[in-house]
Amino acid sequence: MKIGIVCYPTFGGSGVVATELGLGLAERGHEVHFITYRRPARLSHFHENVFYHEVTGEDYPLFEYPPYDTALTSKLVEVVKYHDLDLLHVHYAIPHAAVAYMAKKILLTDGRYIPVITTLHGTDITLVGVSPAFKPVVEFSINKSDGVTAVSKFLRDDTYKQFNLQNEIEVIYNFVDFSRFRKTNKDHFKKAIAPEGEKLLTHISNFRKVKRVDDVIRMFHLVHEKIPSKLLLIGDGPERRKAEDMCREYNLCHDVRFLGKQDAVEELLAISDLFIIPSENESFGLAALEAMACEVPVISSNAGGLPELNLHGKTGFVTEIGDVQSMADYAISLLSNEELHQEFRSNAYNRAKEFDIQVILPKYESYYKTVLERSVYKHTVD
Ligand code: GMT
Repeated sequence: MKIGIVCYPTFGGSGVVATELGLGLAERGHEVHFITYRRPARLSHFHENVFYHEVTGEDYPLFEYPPYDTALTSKLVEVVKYHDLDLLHVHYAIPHAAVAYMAKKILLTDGRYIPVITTLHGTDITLVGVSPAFKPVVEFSINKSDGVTAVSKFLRDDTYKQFNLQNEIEVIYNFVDFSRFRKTNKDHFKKAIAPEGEKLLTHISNFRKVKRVDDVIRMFHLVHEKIPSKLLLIGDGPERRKAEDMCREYNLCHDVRFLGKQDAVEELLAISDLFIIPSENESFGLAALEAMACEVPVISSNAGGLPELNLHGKTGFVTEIGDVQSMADYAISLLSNEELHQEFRSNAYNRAKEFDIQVILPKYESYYKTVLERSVYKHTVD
């Protein structure tokens, strides 16, 4: 198949899923065309089946808001036409689903029908998508997509609740690549970070409000009082300053390390003892899955799709959003019992195996086939 993938090129979840999916599809012999405004973070090596098309707009003094949607639409029309694509797969509804619909309509005037699949990732529905600034367009363009997938049952059900939809949403979970995310021996590295054998707690996010990084600090403060431990904070974003202030206030600076954005997160996960994700909203929690693949148990909130991934009392613990005391109690119980900790480590790994890229990628391929078959029929009856 010749597949066009539209995504945000950032470090964040939807961009990572889209890029890894495209690379996986290319490995399996498909021709994959990435179309976005910057080379995606994980698209670093040449691959004979991978193409990258950069969207560039025109600067003009009249444009206070450069019209990216228009530039992207034109690029989609060009790439579909000249590379003879079979399918467009857009990640994150805003603005990609509406842009793809527009491109589809333009291509139809040329007699070409390009099926569009939209993958909903989370905030495009739960936070931004429901805002009156976007809702009518999001609802319309989801309804006009030839196929729609969501990354968890929670997100599927929430989308049905929030929007008036006519089409069915297929759940295809996030996935992890075990050739990259696995527990490797990094003892020398662990010794440098935790020289006295302290336990290592890790949090990775974009430090937006929705991630509740302040809960991570509060929880760590309670754990630190009972267990010699260190906290690694990976990522960056608007809440970082507040988190730094809290560490000073709690006198924790010596044992909390702000590492900023990191490429090789797997090396940090490989030395971690516990992963913390107390989000207010989380459609799936890709970072938690990557931790589990590295045999790291997870303490999470019960937001969104997190309980679909993190099994309470098995792969980690799940608490109410904001229940910092329970999070700390669970962490202490796990970190002070080596046997239990080992059991949770292996449960986390086994659970992550269910989301192996080798298991999930064929689900996308088979969904593509279903949508293509359906679209041939749809086109002929339109
Ligand atoms: O976590 C973020 O805020 C980034 C966001 C994105 O769209 O890039 O991630 C969302 O998509 C990921 C991949 O499907 C999911 O694993 C995350 O749970 C989801 N984030 C939220 O729902 C907050």
